[in-house]
Amino acid sequence: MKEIFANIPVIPYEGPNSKNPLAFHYYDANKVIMGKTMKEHLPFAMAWWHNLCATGADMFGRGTADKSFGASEVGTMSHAKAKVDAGFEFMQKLGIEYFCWHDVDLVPEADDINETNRRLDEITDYILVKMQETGIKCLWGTANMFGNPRFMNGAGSTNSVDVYCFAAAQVKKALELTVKLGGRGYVFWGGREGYETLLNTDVKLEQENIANLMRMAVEYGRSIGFTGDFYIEPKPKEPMKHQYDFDAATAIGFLKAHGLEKDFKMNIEANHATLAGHTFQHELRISAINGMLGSIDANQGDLLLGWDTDEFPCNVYDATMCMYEVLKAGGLTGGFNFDSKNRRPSYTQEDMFKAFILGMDTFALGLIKAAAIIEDGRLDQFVKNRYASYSTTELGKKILNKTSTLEELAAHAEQLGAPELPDSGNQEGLQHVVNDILFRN
Ligand code: XLS
Ligand code: CA
Ligand code: CA
Repeated sequence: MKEIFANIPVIPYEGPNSKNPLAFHYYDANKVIMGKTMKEHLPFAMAWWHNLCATGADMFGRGTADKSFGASEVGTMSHAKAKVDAGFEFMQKLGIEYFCWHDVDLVPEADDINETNRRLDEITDYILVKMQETGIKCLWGTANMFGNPRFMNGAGSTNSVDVYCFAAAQVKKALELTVKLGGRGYVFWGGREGYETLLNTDVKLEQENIANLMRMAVEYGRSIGFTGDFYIEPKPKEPMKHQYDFDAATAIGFLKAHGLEKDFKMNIEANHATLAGHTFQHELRISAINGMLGSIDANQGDLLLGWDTDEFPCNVYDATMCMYEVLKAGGLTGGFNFDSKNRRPSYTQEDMFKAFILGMDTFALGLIKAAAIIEDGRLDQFVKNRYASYSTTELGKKILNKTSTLEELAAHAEQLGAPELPDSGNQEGLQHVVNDILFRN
């Protein structure tokens, strides 16, 4: 088969002293850190939509990048196959083991869902052969229920029963394809599951219908052999003004309210965390302490902009704190999907590779530094000592065991008259420790 990225070699690991832009400087797939290889810690995935479909078009101008990959006409089944060829060559050259997709990333959507589904069967047969040849796997699949005008009022939250049924049909098919491709997860991102104004919105009905669609998806998925996790991917806004899955805490509360928490986990996206006014680390911690840290969409936003820029991650500090949370949680059941796109002026094939090298090296460095923070132990020891009064006093133990009464706590307070001030939080001291570990040679 003709090489599509003919000028790009297989990307080697050359180490931190390399100045080769087409080499990894930190991502050394087989290097062992805390008992596992980097490859095992970091199951990286390629997002079909950004890498193989997005051309850099925005609301002010058309695309700059050519993503035809040699097909004579874009938006055809032969273009869809060219994207498969390009995607697998791309992943092989970078050593990426997983990919993620929406149904309509894989094939051009037809006017009739029966024809779209036929096209999906055809392309996934073709993808399966490539998967068998290369060992590359599917991380997760999803249905795009936000792009087509029919979803203007949402999918699970739509006001129209016919549109709701169409969404159900898309979820059903996308689940079947996820099972066919052996996907580890299935994502619900509720892009249009929200509202523009409460003046025309029945919030209670919409939320119950979303939960019901999820319940049916779980029942059907389990009935056809899907054993992986379902994920909610929280995002507070864009495209809707208010989205119901605002952040991890909101999504987890929603799942618990509707009895869905056993089948679902979170897919946390860095850029969505910052749009919600949180750090990436906050969203990961909230998911982890609820046993729901499933997968990660690895990207970053621009904090000077209020929208979802989906940039390739380059911030090592954030990647370190992310990997600190992931290591503490014992790893992910999912992986690290680069839901990231090249900037519009970075339109060449070489730019596509450089972007992934940047992202993979950033997370590799984050992993190395997070492991160093944990091995150093000062942060963990500080946190342990900070709460020691709960584990070393009788009343503290009773509070932790939830056996205390208000009367006995009040009696203790009254005997003291007033408590001493708690010890210093030492924030600056701990930030100094983190900087020492990040920047020492
Ligand atoms: C958009 C979302 C989307 C999901 C999958 O903001 O990040 O790409 O990951 O539908
Ligand atoms: Ca995003
Ligand atoms: Ca995403």
